[in-house]
Amino acid sequence: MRRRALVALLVGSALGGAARLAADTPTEIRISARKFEYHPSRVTTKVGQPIVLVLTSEDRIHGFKMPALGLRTEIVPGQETRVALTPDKVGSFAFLCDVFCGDGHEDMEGALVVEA
Ligand SMILES: [Cu+2]
Repeated sequence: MRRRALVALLVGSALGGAARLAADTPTEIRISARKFEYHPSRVTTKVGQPIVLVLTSEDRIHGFKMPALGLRTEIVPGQETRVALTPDKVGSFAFLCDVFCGDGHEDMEGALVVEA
C-alpha cells in the first residue's frame, strides 16, 4: 500500500518535469527564403509559447521584417539566422522581404499566425 503510493508519486513528478521542460523549450520554426517567396509562407504558433525562427536563404541575401513585432534581420545564404521571440498577443503578423531582390520582390511576404 505504502509502496504503491510512493511509485505513483515518482511517476507524477517525472511527468510534471517533462511537461515543464516542453513548455520552456523554444519550438523551432524553420523558414527558407528564395526569390520571391518564403517557404512556408505561413507559420502558426500559440500565444506565450517561446519560439525560435530559423531563417535560411537558398539563393541570395533577403530581408525578414515583421513590423508589428518590431523584428528585422537579414537572411544570408550559408547561414542560419535565429530569431527568438515569445508572442504575447493573438493575431496574424505579416513579414516581408525588405532587401530588394529583383522583379517579384514586392510580393515576397508571409505571416506568423499566433493562436490562443
Ligand atoms: Cu526581396
